[in-house]
Amino acid sequence: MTDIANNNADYRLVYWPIPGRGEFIRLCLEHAGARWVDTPGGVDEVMGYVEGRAELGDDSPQPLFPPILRDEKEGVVLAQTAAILSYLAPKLGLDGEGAAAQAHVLQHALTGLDLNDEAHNTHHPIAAMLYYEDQKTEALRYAEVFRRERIPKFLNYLETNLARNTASNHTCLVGSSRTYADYVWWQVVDGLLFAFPKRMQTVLASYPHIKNFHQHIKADERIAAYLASERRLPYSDGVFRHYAELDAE
Ligand SMILES: N[C@@H](CCC(=O)N[C@@H](CS)C(=O)NCC(=O)O)C(=O)O
Repeated sequence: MTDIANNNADYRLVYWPIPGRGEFIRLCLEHAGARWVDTPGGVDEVMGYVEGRAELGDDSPQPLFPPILRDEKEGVVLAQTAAILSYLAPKLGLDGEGAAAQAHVLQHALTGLDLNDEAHNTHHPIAAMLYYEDQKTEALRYAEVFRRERIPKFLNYLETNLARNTASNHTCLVGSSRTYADYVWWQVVDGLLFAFPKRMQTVLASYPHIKNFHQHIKADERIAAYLASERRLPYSDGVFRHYAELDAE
C-alpha cells in the first residue's frame, strides 16, 4: 500500500521508473502492507542521489547507484539491493528465524540476484552503457548459452531447494513462512517468463515446484492487488526485456 501523501510514508524507495532491481524491494514493502512511496521526484530525484545532491544525514554513506531506500523514521539512507532487503527483512516480517536461517535467506537472495544480473547480460553482454543495437551479435551468443546452460542451472537450484523445504509444503525457500528470498526468486522467474517465454515454457515442464511457487505468490491477496495496480510498472527497458531473436525453445 503506497502512501501518496509522502509525509505519512515510513519508507521511500528511490529508483528508475521501471521494475528493475527496485521490484525486489517493492514486492517486500507490498507484502507487509508498508506505508511507502516510490520516487515521488522521478528521475530527477534519482539523479540527485547519484550526483551527491540529496540530503543524507550524518551517518548514511553516499550511494553509488539506485535502488536507494530511505527509512524515514530512522533517518537511514541505504543502497545495494541485498543490503536494503536484509535491512528491511526484520521490519517487514520477511527474515528467517535465527542466524542460520537468515544466512540461508541471504544465500538464496544473492543467488537469485546473480541470475538477475545474467539475464541483464543477455541484452547487454558487452557494456551496460552501450545500446542493445550496438551489441546484438554478442547478445545472440550470450543468450544462446544463457538459455541452454544458465537458466536450467539456476532453476534446478530453485526447484531443488523448494523440493527440500517440506516445512512450507514447498511454497517457500526457508522455513515455514515467506522471506525476501522468495520475492527475489519470484520476480526473477516472472521476469524470465516475460523475456524468454518460449524457453521458460520448455524448462518449467520439469520444475513443478517452481510453477506452483510462482502461482502461489501471485495469488496472495496483497501481491495480487499490487500486481493489478498502477504501482506495478510494466516490463520495458529494464533487466527483463523481450527480444524475440534472443528467445527459443
Ligand atoms: N549491485 C547493485 C547494482 C545497482 C545497479 O546496477 N543499479 C542500476 C539500476 S538497476 C543503475 O542504475 N546503475 C547505474 C550505473 O551502473 O551507473 C544493486 O544490486 O543494487
